[in-house]
Amino acid sequence: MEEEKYVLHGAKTLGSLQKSTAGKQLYDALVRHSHLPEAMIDAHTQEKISYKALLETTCRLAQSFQKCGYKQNDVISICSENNLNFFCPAIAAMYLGMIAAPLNENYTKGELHNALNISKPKLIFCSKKVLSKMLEVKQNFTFIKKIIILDVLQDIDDSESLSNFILRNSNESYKNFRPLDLDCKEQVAAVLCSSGTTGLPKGVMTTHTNLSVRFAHARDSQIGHQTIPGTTILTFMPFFHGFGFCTTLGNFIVGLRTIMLRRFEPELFLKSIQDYEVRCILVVPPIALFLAKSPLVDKYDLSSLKEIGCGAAPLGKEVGEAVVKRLNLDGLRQGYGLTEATLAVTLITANRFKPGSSGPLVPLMSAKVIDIETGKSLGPDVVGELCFKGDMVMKGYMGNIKATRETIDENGWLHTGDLGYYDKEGHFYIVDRLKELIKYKGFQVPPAELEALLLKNPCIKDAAVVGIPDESAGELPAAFVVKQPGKQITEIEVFDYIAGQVSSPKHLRGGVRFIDEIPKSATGKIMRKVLRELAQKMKSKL
Ligand code: M24
Repeated sequence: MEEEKYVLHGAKTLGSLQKSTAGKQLYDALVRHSHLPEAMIDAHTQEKISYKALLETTCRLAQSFQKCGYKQNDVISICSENNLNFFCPAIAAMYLGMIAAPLNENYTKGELHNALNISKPKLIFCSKKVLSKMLEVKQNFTFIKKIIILDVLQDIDDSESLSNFILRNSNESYKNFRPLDLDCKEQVAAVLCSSGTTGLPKGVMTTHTNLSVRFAHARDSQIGHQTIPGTTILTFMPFFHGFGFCTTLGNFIVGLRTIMLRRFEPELFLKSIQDYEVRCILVVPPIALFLAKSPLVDKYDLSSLKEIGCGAAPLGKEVGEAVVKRLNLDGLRQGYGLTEATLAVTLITANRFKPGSSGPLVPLMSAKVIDIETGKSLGPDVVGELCFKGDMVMKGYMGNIKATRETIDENGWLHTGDLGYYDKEGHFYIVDRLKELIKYKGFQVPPAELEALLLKNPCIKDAAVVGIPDESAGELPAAFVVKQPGKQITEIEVFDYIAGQVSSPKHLRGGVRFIDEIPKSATGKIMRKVLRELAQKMKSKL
């Protein structure tokens, strides 16, 4: 009974949860939006793909899969930088109950080898840039039948171009094609990479039902970014990552016009917002920091921008507030999500801004915060591990029952490994990642707290805090600091600045080290392992 008292349930969704497959919903959306001129525009080349072209390509690709004998549950992989054709194989696969496995195009051969070994795709769709790396890796795997290149018109040796593959295999009108009926709860739609709370990368199985919940959120005027067809949204989030993959599919559901960047390029990013009159952008915290601090921002007219969604890593309250002030917004929509839960499970809604918070629980999900020692659920304002349950929780890790059981308990709760709490209004705050927590003589030191303080200092452009091993204390908090160009600050000044604001265990006894850039992953997460190793090599002057 006690546990039930502290379980939160998301508000009712205004958008409808449809019972049909994600593939059928995408098909219906592409038909419905066929009159719109642009589904996606490549900001680098100004090339575009319309909703009608997306519909025709995905249907003909699905017909080609059938003609070649590919069947339900066969896996296709997509390994490419963001690209206008990226979603064609993914959507075509979803029409047929085949499984799309997007992969990071920057993976080394070794990483690709490991990832391909998890999902075992029969077909690989890649970009020209990735082709030679992929051809080498293919030699080790007999399950890969073919490599298809997304961004060329002509075949390259044995690898077919996307357009030739379709031309050679589909000779029926695309209008005759209809997506298949499937068991939405059981049918896996995509396999995305995540290491979860521990260990090596794993394959997260995302079902059609998981995606349907996201689609219901995308249609909801409070939860979705923009719900009016034709509205312009810009994204540079990598499509292989859950954030980029699922939000962009949601854009197609609604009929948005997506401006796509292959990677974050500051001037192109700002110019695209200005020139395409972008209304909404999705960013990660380092870009929010850029928007708050970079002088470049003043060079462009960003007045069309009305909404910023930010997530995938902690965003300092002050950074969020600075962005809102500088860009004259009503607020910033922070979300908190993880690959294992499809997309954002807490998200600031369109009209309930609360700086520093990652927002309330999304509709159709339940949440609880548990004591990390006892596992008991906790009431408001008490920090514990965040756990989620509902139709956004993955089916499991592909071929890894042990890791699945360690992450989803027997009652269906997904244990995130994140520390946080909710306030009396049900707004969530992410305090830190459990496994990254620094412990100084048994006291908890959350790195995110110290990083937020460091970022408030006008002499500091960026910062990260990690724990370094110490014989007597267990760990010592150490700071890596990037100085703001033209400003001066010393190690001792940084130490004193922090010591003046936090309790003794949180003082930077591990030292302060100046570096040129904080290493971050494509989705904006600080690469703490790299920094921990660097800390051992670099001497602190403290
Ligand atoms: P994955 N604050 C602190 N930590 C966060 C965080 C946050 N707001 N969000 C994520 N993390 C950390 O690589 C946690 O430790 C994602 O990051 C992911 C995947 C899909 C969607 O996955 C967490 O355990 C999103 C994130 C997402 N975040 O926001 C939004 N989507 C969003 C925002 C605005 O597995 C770990 O990262 C509007 C709409 C949105 F969908 C998970 O890392």
